[in-house]
Amino acid sequence: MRAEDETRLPPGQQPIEHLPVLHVGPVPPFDPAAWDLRIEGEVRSPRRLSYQELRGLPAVIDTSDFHCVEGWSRLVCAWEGVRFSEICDLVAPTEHAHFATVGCEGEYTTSLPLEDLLSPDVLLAWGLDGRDLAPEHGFPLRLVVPQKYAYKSAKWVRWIRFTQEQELGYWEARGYSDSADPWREERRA
Ligand SMILES: Nc1nc2c(c(=O)[nH]1)N[C@H]1C(S)=C(S)[C@@H](COP(=O)(O)O)O[C@H]1N2
Ligand SMILES: [Mo]
Repeated sequence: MRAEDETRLPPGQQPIEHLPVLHVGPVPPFDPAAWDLRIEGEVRSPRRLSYQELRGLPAVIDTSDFHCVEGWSRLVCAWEGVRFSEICDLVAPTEHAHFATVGCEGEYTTSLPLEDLLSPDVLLAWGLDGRDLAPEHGFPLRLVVPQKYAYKSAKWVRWIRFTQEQELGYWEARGYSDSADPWREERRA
């Protein structure tokens, strides 16, 4: 392991070169004409974005590390997409909005405090390392939350619901930590 990699690795993590493919259920098909992203809940201006509208939002590239709770880390991922904060600005959350639940094709969900989601390294991403995401890595849209274990980085996102209380996500309801901080090894609840 390179010395500079060691300092970026949270406790109990091993670096791997290629991003593994890890998810429950099938890789969903993608039809750009039918696809939409719904943003709803505790917001003043709920929005439904078409795929074209999504890709018209201001894009950024942010490089970060990706830590799976099972013990692997893929360092230096150059994600491309729109910042979560940009989406937040579009819908104007009410004063009751403190969390957001992110919902995927199929039954996968996860949720996070808005405070964490507003971090500038949190993206709704469509690209990785200079190309479009592969379907198995979440194309056309995945959440990326580098400061949390990767089960918070939901693939195939279709809706975002702003909420007053935190809702339990798929793995969080199955015993995984809701705070999921890799630096504190918050793996199980
Ligand atoms: N929709 C969905 N997103 C998901 C998952 C899943 O099962 N379904 N698994 C999570 C877990 S546990 C990990 S480690 C990462 C893996 O991302 P990758 O397959 O792109 O490496 O996706 C996360 N996002
Ligand atoms: Mo994971």
